[in-house]
Amino acid sequence: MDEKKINVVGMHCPSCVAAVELCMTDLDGVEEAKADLETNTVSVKYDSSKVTDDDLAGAVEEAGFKVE
Ligand code: 9UX
Repeated sequence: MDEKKINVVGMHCPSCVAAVELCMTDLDGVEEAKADLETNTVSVKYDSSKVTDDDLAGAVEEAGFKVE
């Protein structure tokens, strides 16, 4: 299992946090996603044979946030 921290721009409330986490865990191959409002990051545990970095970034952008 791989682990990665992504910087996410545009999270302003707990619903944003939930939305970011959900868009990650919706991907097949993502085991866990924990977003943090203080640090503007999401920590993702995933299987890199199933999910690419582009997939992760794309899901965040599709949810309406920006990846930095
Ligand atoms: Mo909260 Mo986030 O009211 O786009 S859901 S700011």
